Amino acid sequence: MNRSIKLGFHILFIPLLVSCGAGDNGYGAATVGEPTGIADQDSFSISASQLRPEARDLNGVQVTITISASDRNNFPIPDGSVIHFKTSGGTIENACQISNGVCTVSWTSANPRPADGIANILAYTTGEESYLDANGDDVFDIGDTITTDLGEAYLDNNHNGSFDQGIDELVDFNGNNTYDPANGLYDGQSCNSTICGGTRVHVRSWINLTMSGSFGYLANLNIPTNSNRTAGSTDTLTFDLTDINGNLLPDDTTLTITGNNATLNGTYSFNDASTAYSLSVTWGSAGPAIITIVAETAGTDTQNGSTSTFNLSYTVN
Ligand SMILES: [Ca+2]
Ligand SMILES: [Ca+2]
Ligand SMILES: [Ca+2]
Ligand SMILES: [Ca+2]
Repeated sequence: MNRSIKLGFHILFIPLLVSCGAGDNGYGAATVGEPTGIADQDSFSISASQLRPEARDLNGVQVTITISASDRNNFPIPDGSVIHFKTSGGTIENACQISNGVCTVSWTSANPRPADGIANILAYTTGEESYLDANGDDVFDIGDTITTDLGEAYLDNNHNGSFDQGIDELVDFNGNNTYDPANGLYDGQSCNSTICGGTRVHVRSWINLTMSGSFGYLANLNIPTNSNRTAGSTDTLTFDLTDINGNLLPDDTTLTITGNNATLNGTYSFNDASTAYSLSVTWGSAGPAIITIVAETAGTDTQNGSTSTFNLSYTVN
């Protein structure tokens, strides 16, 4: 009975090695390309269901945060692996457990609200750095290249991409109460030489949510100073439409622009990539002309959004 099981194993296994191009070191290469069970940095990513929730003026607005985590061969890490979370604004579930390579938590708008309106969300778990396995032996050795050499993870409260003592919040992997920067060595479990650091690091990913305000603000309104607004002449108006922090209004804002005694050339809708707008206007007959800009946010199922109206008055000569 045992013999027949063994035979079946070999029949199945040998073609797998050949298809992987494992070379002539058949036995030693048996683990090449198999799941390692831990996440590596370049397979760890975060996403959000919404990047600019209407979260500055409303509590209880929810955003789903999703983590995808795979090992260095890009196989999902095991079900039940725990991912941890931190946020600098609002509130977030502290952890989730991987299922089929992903897991999700809910972020909810609430205090604290960072002064710049940007909440940094950090996700992390124990894993390993990534490397380019030049010789394909599934081991980091001389000639291989580290592709993600990591310092300790931190919540980047000032969004500058580097750790700032006294500003950012450290996730102290080695427990020495100090931020440890990247060590220039490969840190991972597949290293068996003296050119490596440790066997584990925190793999991590972060995303910024703009906690957008419900009320619009016009800034940098400009019309050419030499404009001679005569009937039938055309001008270009530029302005910024922002929330109170100078950030974009919420993703689901609706923008309506109309002219009274002024015709808009082109159609204009809410721009969720930039606060800057440029309007082409053809003036009507001599007399007052008004351009009306209305920004309407959607709110939530239980909390109304807000309507911000701006009337821009001009005289046509
Ligand atoms: Ca190698
Ligand atoms: Ca920082
Ligand atoms: Ca440390
Ligand atoms: Ca390292």
